[in-house]
Amino acid sequence: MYLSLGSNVGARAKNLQNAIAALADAGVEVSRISSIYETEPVDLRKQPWFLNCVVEAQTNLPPLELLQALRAIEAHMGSKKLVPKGPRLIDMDILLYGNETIDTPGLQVPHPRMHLRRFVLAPLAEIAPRARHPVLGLTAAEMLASSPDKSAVRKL
Ligand code: GSY
Repeated sequence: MYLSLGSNVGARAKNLQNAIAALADAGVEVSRISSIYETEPVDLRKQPWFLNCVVEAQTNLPPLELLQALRAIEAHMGSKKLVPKGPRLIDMDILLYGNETIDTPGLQVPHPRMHLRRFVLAPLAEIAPRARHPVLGLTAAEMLASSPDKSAVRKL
């Protein structure tokens, strides 16, 4: 599975590292980590720039339990999402979970906006250019090449 991580509050790189370290204790085995990218905020533009990365990982947790584990790590790290789409110490999203598609009020996989976000696609294409979106049928590299998003994304 592939997870997206982002931080734009506090020690941003350390926050990403701490979250990745916490995944192992939650039963999520990380096998690849992308470079860290500094990225322009999308949606709510007036907020500090983010650091983002993507990890490839394996787990026995089913998707909803995985989501709960991610939210528990965020809460334990003190991340408070006070403003919707606003600044956050750490944010983790499930991008892809094998070839599964999940559409419930609490969880949608593939992530419904992943193909529209360069801050997700650039790190994903770096570590898994051939990872395929099970609904769109496009690889990560193809989604990055065809994404309409023009926001700034640069490798640190
Ligand atoms: O969806 C994750 C939080 N987030 C981000 C992000 O991680 N990176 C960038 N560049 N913009 C964002 N807007 C939101 S909300």
